[in-house]
Amino acid sequence: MSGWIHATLLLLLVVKAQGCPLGWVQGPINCFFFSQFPGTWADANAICRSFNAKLAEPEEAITLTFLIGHAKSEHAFHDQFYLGGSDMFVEGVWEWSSTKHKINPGHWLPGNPNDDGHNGDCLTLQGSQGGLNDVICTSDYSFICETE
Ligand SMILES: [Ca+2]
Ligand SMILES: [Ca+2]
Repeated sequence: MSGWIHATLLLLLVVKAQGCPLGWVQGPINCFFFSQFPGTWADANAICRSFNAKLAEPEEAITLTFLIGHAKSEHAFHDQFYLGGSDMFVEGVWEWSSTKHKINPGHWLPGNPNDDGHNGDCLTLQGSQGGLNDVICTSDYSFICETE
């Protein structure tokens, strides 16, 4: 491979590593996509996967704080966004979907998780109140995808 082709490929790799896809926003670690359109939790999962991404999993407080801030400043017209967490396997045991790490109990909004009438098994970020909420998975909400 000639030197300049090698250098060009290297440059493309660096750009991809440091930048986010068009329409995505750079978070503390990964890139995020805030949907303008709603769907069920399953819809949201499928759409994020179609982007070679996943439903956002803000395990770290720094990432959660970033998403809350961005939701408030740029997406205030949407109150809640699906995230990649649920208690659909064991009621009351809340896990991030890809890592299976437990969700930090300190990140819930007051009074949550409340299981929303025995069916609240999917996680949302409530931007206006700045915390996590449990909702019924078949309800339509906007969602946030995260690059992996
Ligand atoms: Ca539940
Ligand atoms: Ca709830």
